[in-house]
Amino acid sequence: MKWNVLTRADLDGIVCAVILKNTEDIDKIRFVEPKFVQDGEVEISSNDIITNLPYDKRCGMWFDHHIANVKPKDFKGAFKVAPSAARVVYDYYLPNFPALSKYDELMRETDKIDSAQLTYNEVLEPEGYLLLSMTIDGKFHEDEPYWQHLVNLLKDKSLPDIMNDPMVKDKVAKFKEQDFLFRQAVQDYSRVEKNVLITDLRNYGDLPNGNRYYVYAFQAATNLSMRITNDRERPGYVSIGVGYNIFNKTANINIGELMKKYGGGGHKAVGSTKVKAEDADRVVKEMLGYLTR
Ligand SMILES: [Mn+2]
Repeated sequence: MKWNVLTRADLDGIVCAVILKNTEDIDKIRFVEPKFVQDGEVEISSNDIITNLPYDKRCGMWFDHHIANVKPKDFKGAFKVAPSAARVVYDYYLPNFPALSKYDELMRETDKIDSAQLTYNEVLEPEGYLLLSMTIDGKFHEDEPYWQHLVNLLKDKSLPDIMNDPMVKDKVAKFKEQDFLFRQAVQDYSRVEKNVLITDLRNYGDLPNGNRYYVYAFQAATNLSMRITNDRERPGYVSIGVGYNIFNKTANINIGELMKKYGGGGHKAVGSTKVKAEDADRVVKEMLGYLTR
């Protein structure tokens, strides 16, 4: 049977596709944002394997690790609370495909990055797989050929070879330029409300793609951070992301569940949603009511 993969444009989503290309007969790989799957706006058929995204009953198989995603009673594939969705796919196939163990390092790195098990220095000076993961910015659809290219690179090449690939080198150079501007924007557009660092970039204009962990290194005294940006994929919408500070994990609230109240989702420690621009101030205020307790 020929399958298509429907996945998320991040390192975890790409590595899911890498594993599946070793274990199933894969035709196409499509990249989509979770919110579009959640809202039933994506065409999905029984030939689709959905990974690292919400479940849709039309699909043939589903693999995920997001605690807030609704689990059907009966489905083909696997769900568990794991550091990455790629780990869920890997564990599912490993008994029948022992050769997958050649991806041991890639799996460890994907787990580490997707669950943000990072040190202060790694965040300030990202290298290797972490740096590579930062070149994958799911917001720019013109980047799709790059994501497809990365699936093939990660499937067949070693990390040094991947980092030497001309397209990767170009993306890394662009990321570093943008990240410099992004760090500046975080410094200029952030404020602290009790235990929450709020970075409100709605008035920034065209937001550069930057290191999303930088906020935690910038303000390590707060245990939560909220990022508010205009949504590029949906004009008129604002995206709100909240996460535990990876260097100060003293928060104790289920962010994924909180986001669900507002039409979004995520994990216990990180989640996001998109709301109409005119509702954003009210939603932010309500969320802060839960977050600053
Ligand atoms: Mn994931």
